[in-house]
Amino acid sequence: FPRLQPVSALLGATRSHASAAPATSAATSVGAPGGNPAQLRTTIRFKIHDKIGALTSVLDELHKLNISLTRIESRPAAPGVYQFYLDFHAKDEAQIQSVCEELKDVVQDLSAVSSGNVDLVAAQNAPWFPRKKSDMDTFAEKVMEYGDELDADHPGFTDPVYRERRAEITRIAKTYRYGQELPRIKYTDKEIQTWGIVYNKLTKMYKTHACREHQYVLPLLEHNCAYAPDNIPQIEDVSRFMKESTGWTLRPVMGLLSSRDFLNALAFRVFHSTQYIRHHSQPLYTPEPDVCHELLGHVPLYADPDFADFSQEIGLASLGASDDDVEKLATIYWFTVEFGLCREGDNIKAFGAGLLSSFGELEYCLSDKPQKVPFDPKLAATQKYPITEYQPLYFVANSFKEMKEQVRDYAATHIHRPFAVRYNALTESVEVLDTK
Ligand code: HBI
Ligand code: NLE
Ligand code: FE
Repeated sequence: FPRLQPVSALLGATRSHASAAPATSAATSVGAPGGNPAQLRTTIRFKIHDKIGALTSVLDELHKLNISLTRIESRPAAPGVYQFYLDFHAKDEAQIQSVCEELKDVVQDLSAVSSGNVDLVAAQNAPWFPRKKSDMDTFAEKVMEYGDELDADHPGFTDPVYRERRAEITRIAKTYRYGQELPRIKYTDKEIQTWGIVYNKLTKMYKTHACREHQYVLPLLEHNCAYAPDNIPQIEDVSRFMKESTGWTLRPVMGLLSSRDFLNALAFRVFHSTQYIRHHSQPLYTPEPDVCHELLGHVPLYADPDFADFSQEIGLASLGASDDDVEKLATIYWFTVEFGLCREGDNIKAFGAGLLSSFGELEYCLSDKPQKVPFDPKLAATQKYPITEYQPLYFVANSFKEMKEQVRDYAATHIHRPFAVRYNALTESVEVLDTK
């Protein structure tokens, strides 16, 4: 099955062949062997600058060409600029050429992509990535460190009761499969006591240290998901709340996933959440994720629409990316989602989950001890950082909206893949598009 040409090639072909070859003869040269050459699934992408009637002129051209659209999608690309995706079944390649010819003066950055049938990724040897939500079931057993096997320097290492409890909770996560209700854990009094210490300390500090988005959502979680000093919320309830606010959901996980698996899940608006709690001897800082970190640090931000988009953007960029690019995206994730600071007027506040779940580091990060520099994805991507102590350097973002655009630009210019991806929220699956 021939891959669709980029628009420039199509236009070139139009210029050299259009007069010689009547449109109908082009149809004989396309289509899978034995397939129906009259059904070329086509997507055209373009940008338009905000102007009343701009889309109408595009649609008028398509109407004149007798084209029936099967889908139309848009999203803001930059202030005043919108990215569009239009799907239709082209009669033949010549019809796609005519569309591009007619639209090239009406829109910007026009390209025609994909024709549906080709497994571009397999063809181009990209690393495997999930295409649909249930594909993430394969991550369940691939946990890297910690998990139920604690490292020797972990405070719970010499506590057999803690170790057995961790093993029990991670076993439950291991058998979870897509579509099931998220497992409910009956937490012990000791666990709830640890949660209570963390909860009370942190909620006091949020008023002065947390970004406004976090402060806005926490009371909603108290109201809707039973966040309270004497109750550890259940991820099933929290996940439902997230789904209703931004379409994000949680999945239980045994411990740390590889950066690739963890980031790939973000493309589907899925966040992997641990369910065990830190050891009671050190409630105020732990280097690994635990239920305090997930529920108090991460969850509130995923109810914010701009943050939700930003985080998915990192996920989409990671699908099928090279190991080197995944490493860079993981580092950007580290300096934003985990340890990001943001500007609020004349103040700086914390939005990184690693800060919002650690009483110790939350205090430290806004003091004058660490270094703070403006967020720049290109710099953040290669910045070195420690993982078991407070960060010596933080990046400060201007807003989630701007951060999202910065990362989208970064991905477009620095992540090299011979294909593009698009998330289809209706089917909860990723579509692979040919771009180059
Ligand atoms: N796995 N379960 C889990 N939780 C995380 O927060 C996490 C992870 N794996 C990698 C990771 N975070 C980050 O350090 C980045 O590499 C993405
Ligand atoms: N240091 C954080 C805390 O104590 O909650 C956890 C960070 C996980 C990356
Ligand atoms: Fe985290």
